[in-house]
Amino acid sequence: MNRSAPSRPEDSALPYYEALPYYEQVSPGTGGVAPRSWYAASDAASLSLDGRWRFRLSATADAHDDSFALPGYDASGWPELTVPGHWVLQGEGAYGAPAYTNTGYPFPVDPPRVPTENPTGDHLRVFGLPDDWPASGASVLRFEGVESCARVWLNGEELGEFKGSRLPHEFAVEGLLRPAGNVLAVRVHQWSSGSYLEDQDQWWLPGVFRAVTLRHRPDGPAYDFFVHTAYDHRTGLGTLRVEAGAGGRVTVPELGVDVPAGEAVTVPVEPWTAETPRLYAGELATPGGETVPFRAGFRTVAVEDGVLKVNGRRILFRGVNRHEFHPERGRAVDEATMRHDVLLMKRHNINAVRTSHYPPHPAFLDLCDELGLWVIDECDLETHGFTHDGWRGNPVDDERWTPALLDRAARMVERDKNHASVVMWSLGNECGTGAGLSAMARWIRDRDPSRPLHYEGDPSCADTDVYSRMYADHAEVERIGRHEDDDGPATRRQLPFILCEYGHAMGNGPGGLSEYQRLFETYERLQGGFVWEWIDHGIRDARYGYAYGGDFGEELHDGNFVCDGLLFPDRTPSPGLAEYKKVVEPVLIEGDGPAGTVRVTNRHDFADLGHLSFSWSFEADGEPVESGRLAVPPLAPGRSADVKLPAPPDAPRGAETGWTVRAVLAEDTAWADRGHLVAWGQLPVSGRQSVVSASGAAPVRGADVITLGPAVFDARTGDLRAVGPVPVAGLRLDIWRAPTDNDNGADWQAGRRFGPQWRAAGLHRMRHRRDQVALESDALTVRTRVAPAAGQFGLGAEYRWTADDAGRLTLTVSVTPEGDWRVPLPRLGVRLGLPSGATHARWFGGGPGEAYPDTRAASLLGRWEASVDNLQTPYVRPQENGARADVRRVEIGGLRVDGEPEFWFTARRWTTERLDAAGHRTDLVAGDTLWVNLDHALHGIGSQSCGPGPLPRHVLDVAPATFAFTFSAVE
Ligand code: IPT
Repeated sequence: MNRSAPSRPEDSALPYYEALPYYEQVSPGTGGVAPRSWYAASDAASLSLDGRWRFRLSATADAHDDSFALPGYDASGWPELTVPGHWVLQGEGAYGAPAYTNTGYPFPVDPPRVPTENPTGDHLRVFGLPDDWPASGASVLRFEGVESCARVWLNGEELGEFKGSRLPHEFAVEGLLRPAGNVLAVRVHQWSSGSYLEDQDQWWLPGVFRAVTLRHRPDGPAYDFFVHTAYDHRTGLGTLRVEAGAGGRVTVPELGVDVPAGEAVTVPVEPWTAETPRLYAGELATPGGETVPFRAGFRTVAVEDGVLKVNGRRILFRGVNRHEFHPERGRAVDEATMRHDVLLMKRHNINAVRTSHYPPHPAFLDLCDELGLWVIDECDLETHGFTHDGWRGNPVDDERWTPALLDRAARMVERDKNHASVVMWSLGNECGTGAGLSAMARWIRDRDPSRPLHYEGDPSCADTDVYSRMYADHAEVERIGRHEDDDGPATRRQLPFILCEYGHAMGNGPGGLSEYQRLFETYERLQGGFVWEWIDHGIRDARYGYAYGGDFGEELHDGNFVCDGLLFPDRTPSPGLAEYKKVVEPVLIEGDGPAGTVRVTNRHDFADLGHLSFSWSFEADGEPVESGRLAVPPLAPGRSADVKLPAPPDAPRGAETGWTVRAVLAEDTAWADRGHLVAWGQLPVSGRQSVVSASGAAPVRGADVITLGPAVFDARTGDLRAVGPVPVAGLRLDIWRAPTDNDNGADWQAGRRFGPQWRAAGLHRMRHRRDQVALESDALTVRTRVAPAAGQFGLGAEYRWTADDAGRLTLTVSVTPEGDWRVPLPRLGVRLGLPSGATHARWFGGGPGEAYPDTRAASLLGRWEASVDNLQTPYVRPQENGARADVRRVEIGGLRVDGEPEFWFTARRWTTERLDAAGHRTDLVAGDTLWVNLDHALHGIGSQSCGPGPLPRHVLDVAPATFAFTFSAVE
């Protein structure tokens, strides 16, 4: 472990770059030791250097000389900051601010040059060695992640510099350490040549954001080791071979293994899979006396006959893309948060992670090994911004950058090679194509032939083992499933297919997941996908609640495109995650309710159903009548069984009845407790009886009002004023919704982006013309025409009111389109205002959460209640939200509404117009009216903020419609 000399500009072999400072040179760095695997738990001495460091921020890279790195430098006047951390998220604004761009580089593109304005953070830490620090042996100083370029000195001696932000870098420091008063100085530049390779869609967050450690290396160290495992599903035998540079002995007590390093041993084992993450604890004892623990998971990954298989079986990715994010700490994510992420994923039936778009903190992969997730480990590489000029100057197609690319590939593979969970390497994201990528692929294949390669950006798939795409629509995915993708080379048609990104979870949505899942389950070639993305990257902020792009005054930014996750920034699951959990559930429960049979299908790839217990419940009008256990055989993966339900219990006459069958964990697991709900299905038995319209009462005209049964109307306008004691305001036809991010669509999207089209058509400013208020013997009828200024199209809307003498009032709405409509409707229903004292809703319908026509898989028919506040889904950028599906009846604010047919129910303390105008959660302020929407139909959600819009059947086309609500006052 000799230190090589740190680089000097004149070391560069590249004439053009010769005169450039180290941070602009394309070279990956100098002075460090070769990359190697991460192992946190060797028994060699180790000292964490995390904590409070002295810090000085400069506006440019060369504002100060190196004297701060010299022992004796007086930094006592410098403030302190926390390492790991990003300086822009510390110091309450004193250290600059985060900046968000999706693809555009936030500086002029002139690789490898960076701006003169290059925020530079000098970090200083003085430390002593623990008393028991071994006197002999070597030591290394290890950085797990620094964005984007660091230069390091120890006790005044320059160790070198590096780039590659989310990759580890180590320096040998023997001969430099003292028992006390060691001065570690780290100069970090926000911008470097490396920034051109790190154009991921996320905040730009400079700093030492992962751990810094000093590690002792005993004599004769196992410098590196490689745990090779394989599993033969035909024989049930696993093979282990631990390669260790310095030799040593390998033991796995549980398997009776005790062999020299380098020797292969084959023994009967239980295999590792994401569903059954069986790990065997082993140790490597080095000749130098160090003991290095490892965990071996036995599995074999292969592409065979065009199918990606693990241990001989096709697997199906039910995945997510995970960026590292914490709303206060950015990418400095602690282990508790990582564990929280993995637990949430497991509890939501997610089985795979693509580490978009860089290797995560290494401890995250330990958790994936332990708890069971398939991982596509992606290199820290993206040059997306070059696409704006036709990929001109793309570093991955310029051989001068190839050493930097190879360095990144090696740092990823060497660090992460011993993780059972890592089943594929990914070259990076959105880099176009180029020889540099091919060079990376060759290097990786040579170093680790045991894992297939992934890269999405090259449609020829020249360097990859799977065909991967992002955001392809359902029709195209189906064509690919049928091997009909003739827009690429024939060789590609032989490859398995994955959607490395789909289901863009920005704001309300994503819609259409169920339909994708059906395709994955139908076509062998389609091996699932990874929803984009796991968490909203909203930064906690007093003004906005959560800040997104532009909120820090960035001159260039991409707004709330950074908030497109299944979790809100504080890790509260959004309705999208509940939907995904249901869509990818590993057990399918369906059947014939009236016949009393339930068909259970095991959709696991490896596990049988022995770990689940099943129960039934019989409901009448949403109320459980009886429940019991259901004996389901421990079906093998892929198997189904028809199971007989008991005789249906008695239910009130005329009640709507049905079975709910649930599968829950039979025992505690490492990721959830016994009883945790995994899958469910509902089997209707007897259908809903239609609501009989109130009739018989006659309207009575008074001086100012008309009364009809329990209702009072304005005599002049025909507007409803009250139902019994409940005042009602502003009841009228409503077609507007605050466009969702998916309604608005991405600006590069061709096709129909309905949000902007709706607004252009004026659907947010419909005018209601009153044509007639007619009294009949048994009804009050109000005829209107609803249309926007400047438009020659509109909706005829007739409100027909009838009532009985028992306090029931029925509104029948008939809608007749007029003129030439060129856009679908956002919604079709009525809205009305109730006094703001109404705080609670109870309903019989779908719940507990939000649902829309193409996001309703998780909506469970039952009796639900929620406060009005909890009916809101707090999207970081406010937008349409909170609808409940299939509602038969709802009680709110003393009013009961029964729908014929079922309807969608929404209630909020602000108008749709206010919701539409809001930019952040903090813009939503409760008014003095509770606004309730009762919708006959809603337009779908889709995924057009990056992917396809709603499928045609979820588009709310303009057509004649009739629907009715029956109102009555309740206690
Ligand atoms: C795709 C990117 O790979 C991902 O990083 C993210 O930006 C996502 O889109 C959108 O949120 S690239 C897109 C142009 C298809």
